Amino acid sequence: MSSSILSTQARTLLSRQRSSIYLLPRLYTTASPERTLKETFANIIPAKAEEIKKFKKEHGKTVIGEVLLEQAYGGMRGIKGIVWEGSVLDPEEGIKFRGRTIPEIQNQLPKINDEPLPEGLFWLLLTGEIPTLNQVNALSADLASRSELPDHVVQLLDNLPKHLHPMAQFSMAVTALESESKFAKAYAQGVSKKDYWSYTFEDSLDLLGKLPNIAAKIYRNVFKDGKLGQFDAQADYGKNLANLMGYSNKDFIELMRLYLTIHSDHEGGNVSAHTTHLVGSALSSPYLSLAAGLNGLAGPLHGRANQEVLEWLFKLREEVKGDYSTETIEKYLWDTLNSGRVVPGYGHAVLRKTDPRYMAQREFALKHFPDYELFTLVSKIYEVAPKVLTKHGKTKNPWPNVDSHSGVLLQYYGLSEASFYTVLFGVSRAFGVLPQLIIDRAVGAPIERPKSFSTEKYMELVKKIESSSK
Ligand code: HAX
Repeated sequence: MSSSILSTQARTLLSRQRSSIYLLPRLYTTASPERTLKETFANIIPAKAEEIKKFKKEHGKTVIGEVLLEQAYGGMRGIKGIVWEGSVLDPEEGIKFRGRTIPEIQNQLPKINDEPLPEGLFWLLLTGEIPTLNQVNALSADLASRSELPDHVVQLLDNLPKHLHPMAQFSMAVTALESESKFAKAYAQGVSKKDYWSYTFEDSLDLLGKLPNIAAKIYRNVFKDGKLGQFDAQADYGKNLANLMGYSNKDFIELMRLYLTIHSDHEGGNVSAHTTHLVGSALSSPYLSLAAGLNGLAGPLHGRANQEVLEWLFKLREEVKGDYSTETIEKYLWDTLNSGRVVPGYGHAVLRKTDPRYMAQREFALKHFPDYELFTLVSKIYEVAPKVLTKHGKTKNPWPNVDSHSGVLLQYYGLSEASFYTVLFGVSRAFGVLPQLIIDRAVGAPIERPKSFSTEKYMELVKKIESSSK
């Protein structure tokens, strides 16, 4: 809702709400159309920093949760300890970007055709405001103007062996871009803390701008002839990414826009987001922070699950030889579980229902290729797997996650090289984690340093607590 169309009464109420810390649910506004993204953020940040300062001062001692010993040993599941402004993940409702569900994002963010532009999501995650199409177009052009890779990064990629996993290549290229860091240079020259965010912002946009060239270079080097497709400085991000990789189909370009939007952010506790945030908290540059996050995304229990799903599906297809009956698929699922492996693309640390990102991709498939054989197979597994996983009785969430569907969409358009899929996820993840890095610098977030204990020390602690409560 634009603030200009609010009544005086509503505006007074809004300004009262803004002066209180109990702001939720927020009344998000559309962006002021004459401002750039950097100006919009600069305008918002003093009030945001003040709001956080006041909140901490007045409520800093409020107990917001308890920690059980089993959580310390259980991957810290559910422990509240990270601040993440862009999105919140509800176990039942799924992800909300600045309070908006995926269907709402699809509806509200600026578009060229049907799918939202990821540049618009970046704007929303950073500022909480929906930009106009003109603002998004200007941001697309800004990112395009920053797209060129330094020679040493091109040479590095050209010299890497083809058998090196694309995610390892990706993280190395992003690390090597450290040579370009404006933040690192400014820090070395003794820039004031209050200006950290501005250099982090510039690095983040430079980095985002360069990712399509890096991803496409890896794709073309490893799987094709090494030559990049056409880059158009007037085109949007999704279109350039697709074209650089050598794909010009208009529906594939739409898929890239959707893919980049929905894979971006999934609150702060997942491995890639948390790692980027953690490394960034030491004031490492956005390049080093994102590279660290990408290394986490490359794990098979996280982003690489999209590759695992495809390999698992292909083995299934080979084994069942066209028989997609419930019984055959059930048997294949049990064989996977009984051999001590996980069913890739199923389960989640937070979600307790079908991932809305799975549903958004399913909708895309239903619209563009409802009869595609692999989509039929994925849909059949969706009918069978939750029942098998529930009967198996281990996973807390028997429903599919984002990675269960993404590869099949790419396969349809001919992008069949599954080991590349996590790179696309990584490009998208940058849209989610870089806004938080900029916010962290703007509000002066401290270096992260939680407490660890040895088992011996935990035993002592537990003994003390248990005996004092008797
Ligand atoms: N198949 C078989 N077993 C599963 C399972 C699955 N899909 N999901 C969970 N389990 C098992 C766990 O391995 C665990 O077993 P142990 O007790 O033997 O260790 C048990 O069920 C309880 O796990 P949980 O509490 O339900 O799940 P976690 O929070 O520990 O793990 C994972 C969440 C996503 C890692 C898990 O569900 C999994 O391994 N799924 C398959 C891999 C996958 O799809 N990963 C992508 C997740 C989404 C994402 O991050 N994308 O990037």
